[in-house]
Amino acid sequence: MDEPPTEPPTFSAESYFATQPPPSTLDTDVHGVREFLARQRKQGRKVVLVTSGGTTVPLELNVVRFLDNFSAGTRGATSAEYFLKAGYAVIFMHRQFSLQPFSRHYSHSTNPFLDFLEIDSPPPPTSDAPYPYTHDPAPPAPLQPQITVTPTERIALASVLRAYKAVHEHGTLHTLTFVTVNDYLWLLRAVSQEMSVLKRNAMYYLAAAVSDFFLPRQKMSEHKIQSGKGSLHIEMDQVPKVLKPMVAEWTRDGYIVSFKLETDQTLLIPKARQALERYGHQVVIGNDLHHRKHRVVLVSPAPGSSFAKHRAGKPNNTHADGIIPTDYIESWIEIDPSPPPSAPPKEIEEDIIDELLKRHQAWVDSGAE
Ligand code: PAZ
Repeated sequence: MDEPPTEPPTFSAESYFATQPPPSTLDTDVHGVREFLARQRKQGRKVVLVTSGGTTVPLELNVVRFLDNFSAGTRGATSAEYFLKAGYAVIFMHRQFSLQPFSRHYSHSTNPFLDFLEIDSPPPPTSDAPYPYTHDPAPPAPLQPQITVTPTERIALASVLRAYKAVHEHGTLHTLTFVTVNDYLWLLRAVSQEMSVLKRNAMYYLAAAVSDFFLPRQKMSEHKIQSGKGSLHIEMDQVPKVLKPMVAEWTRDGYIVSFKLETDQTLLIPKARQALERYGHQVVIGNDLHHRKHRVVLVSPAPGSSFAKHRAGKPNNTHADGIIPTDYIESWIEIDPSPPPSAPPKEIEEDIIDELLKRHQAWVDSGAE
């Protein structure tokens, strides 16, 4: 008799959090988020959680090697700036050392800010200067070099700097970091649960590139994996699909936007629909690797489809009810990939956020008593 096929071992979100340890900074991070949210609620601001950058999967407990997920953090950092500009408070949860709002304009690899600075040192003291040729106990004023910004860069830098300073003055940006997929999952759950007090005033914009596979702590080698035994075989487990509990349990009535990255364009729409059917959230933004900076598609349940009606009337919809979208709308957003040099610079995130602001407002309005 044939053996029944064995299911690959998979973690549910519940078993994941019961067996994988939280990052050591979690409590401090949650405390910071709670204080930030309390301030924003007093001011009546909408809050968006932006996740950004790729997660790592360590292969050893004393980690020397890890798998990484592709993402520079451009989408997240750029989007965060447009949300801030629109008056949202932003929790920016990003991979350590990936791009951040504002400083991204002067990234060390593409546009190093040191290249825009000029230095004029004052002349060294002449021989008739009193010091060090007299016994005057007072040393001279330290030589202060004058540092200036290259004239052609001043307008652009001033505009970034003004926005950066205003955000700091208003306290509307709160930054959190993750490195591993484990850090990411614990933080995502904790921050979503904290934000759920905002109900419809919360948006979740999940642009981070999160690993689909991981090595549970219990299976990790303590020390550096040794070479010399030929090829390396590692069996990884599937990362639990946390969007499901995020929609159904962690967030209350929040507006959830997830991203889907593909390299085969023809998969974008079917995969986006599949995600909406599985998880029951509001929007999937599909982007393909090579065109992601100038073309994306927003896929969502069509207004009036049975699922859309259900969501509007009943906050924590899950597919346990067996209700899935009957129809979808797909909205493409595109910008010119090679604009003439005279055209003002344009970033696709400006149009994405513009569209999401309208949709989020409609979501808030549709929940008003
Ligand atoms: O960070 P970046 O600008 O280089 O890339 C952004 C992106 C492609 C990672 C993002 O738009 C995205 O699709 N995130 C989700 C990836 C996923 O399917 O897991």
